[in-house]
Amino acid sequence: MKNFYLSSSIAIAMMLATSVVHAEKTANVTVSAKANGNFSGLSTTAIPLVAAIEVTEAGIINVSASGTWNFGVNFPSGPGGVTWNQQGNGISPLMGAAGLGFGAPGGGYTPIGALIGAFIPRSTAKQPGFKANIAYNGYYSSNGNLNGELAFSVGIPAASIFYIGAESYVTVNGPGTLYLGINDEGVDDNSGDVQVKLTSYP
Ligand SMILES: [Ca+2]
Repeated sequence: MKNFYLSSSIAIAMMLATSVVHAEKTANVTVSAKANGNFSGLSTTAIPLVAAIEVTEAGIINVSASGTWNFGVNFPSGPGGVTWNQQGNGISPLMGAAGLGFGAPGGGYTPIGALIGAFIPRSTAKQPGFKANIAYNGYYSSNGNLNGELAFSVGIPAASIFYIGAESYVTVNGPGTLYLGINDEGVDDNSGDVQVKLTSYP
């Protein structure tokens, strides 16, 4: 037991020493229900994913979200999203990440209205022309049409999107930016926003 406590003391001392050199970082952002990063060719009012926090090294980012937004008229949800088994008119960001195409079996869109994220390495996020929209190599249109502007931009790969919900701890392996948005394939009928607090721990 003595060794155990000694080891614990050393571990804590090392953690304290590390925290002196590598500071925590916090950020508060508002994420609009229109921010689906154009992961659907069907929304004319879609906006890019929101740059929530930039980190300079590997670590963990705690994401804590609250509030209510609407993923359609009279369809409210919290950042955790809701179960949705109806077939929509496009491909939601989480569908694209899962490799699901248009007409996927019921439930493919769920959880609809959820807070989603993508961690983009600094080497990509800092490239000239980068936009926090879906990159060319992903699904974003039910009919296969490509938006010319998006098709030639440096963007967010479909496979990099993941579920965040109301609370998540995101492990990152290097410098980059965490982007946030909503899991919805059509945002023209969306409204409101959610509030998100982020804390990065190196
Ligand atoms: Ca919608």
